[in-house]
Amino acid sequence: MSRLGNSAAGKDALLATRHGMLATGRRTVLMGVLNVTPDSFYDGGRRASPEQAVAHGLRLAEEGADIIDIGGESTRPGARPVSVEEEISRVVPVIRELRRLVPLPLSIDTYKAEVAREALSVGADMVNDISALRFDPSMADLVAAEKVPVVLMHMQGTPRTMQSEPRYRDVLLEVKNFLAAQARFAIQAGVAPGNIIIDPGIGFGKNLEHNLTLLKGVPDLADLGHLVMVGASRKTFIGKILGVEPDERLEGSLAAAVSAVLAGAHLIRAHDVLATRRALRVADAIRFGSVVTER
Ligand code: HH2
Repeated sequence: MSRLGNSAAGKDALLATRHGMLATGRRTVLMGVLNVTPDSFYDGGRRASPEQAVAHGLRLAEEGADIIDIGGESTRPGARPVSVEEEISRVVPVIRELRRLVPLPLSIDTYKAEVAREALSVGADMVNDISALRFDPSMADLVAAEKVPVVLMHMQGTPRTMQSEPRYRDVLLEVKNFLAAQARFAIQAGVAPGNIIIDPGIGFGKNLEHNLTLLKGVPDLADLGHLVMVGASRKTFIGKILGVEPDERLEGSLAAAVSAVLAGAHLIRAHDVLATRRALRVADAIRFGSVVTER
């Protein structure tokens, strides 16, 4: 049972955004990935123009995404770092246009406060920070002042270094302690506990065994009393298990998503919204004992 009782992540927990309330206690919230980048590990280059990106965002909405997560910088190991200006020029036109066309919450995937500020000013509803407020000292104050939900994700090292021999004594305990500490830090900065989403950061400074331990350990992370998000979609650990490239990791991604949900994850971040939504509807029917069709 969570230490915060039902206040943050319990049975009837609501994730409140500027564009709607997401009831996480009745169905899993599905965040669709929209990478406006030339070099993301799976879909890099496919939606690099604003027109392609907006068209894909509309498709994600049609396919059943609850949130669209828009990112302008790849975090795969070895990706080229992107300046604030370049990142803003990639994501802002897409967010502005999607805001006009789609009634769903939009999330900005960035660790840079200036990018987040611009994104929020043109209609983004929440911030997905893979550094859990560590890389930019202004980020905590920004999300507190804007009163928006924030994803705090665990990563060992930096995107450049994270996959060179990641080491833990007890990966689940260390990730849990880190997320608890960053959640406390966010609350001290003025973020409402109900606006905090924690994420173990599958593939971010983790080997195969670490990722599997964390996926199995979702109930432990949920014990912190915050909403839990898991992003396993098309990641390397699936390729290691199945011996296939990102293009052939759909079934493995669905297995990981369903397993995370049955272990207590509230939100799933995925590239393949139609297939994931279908898998989650079945998993949710088993988990919650009822079929929920509406958003
Ligand atoms: N994974 C990626 C990016 N952002 N954010 C959260 N909260 N959790 C994740 O697991 C996560 C994330 C990596 O996936 P993708 O965006 O497709 O790749 P890239 O970083 O190469 O753009």
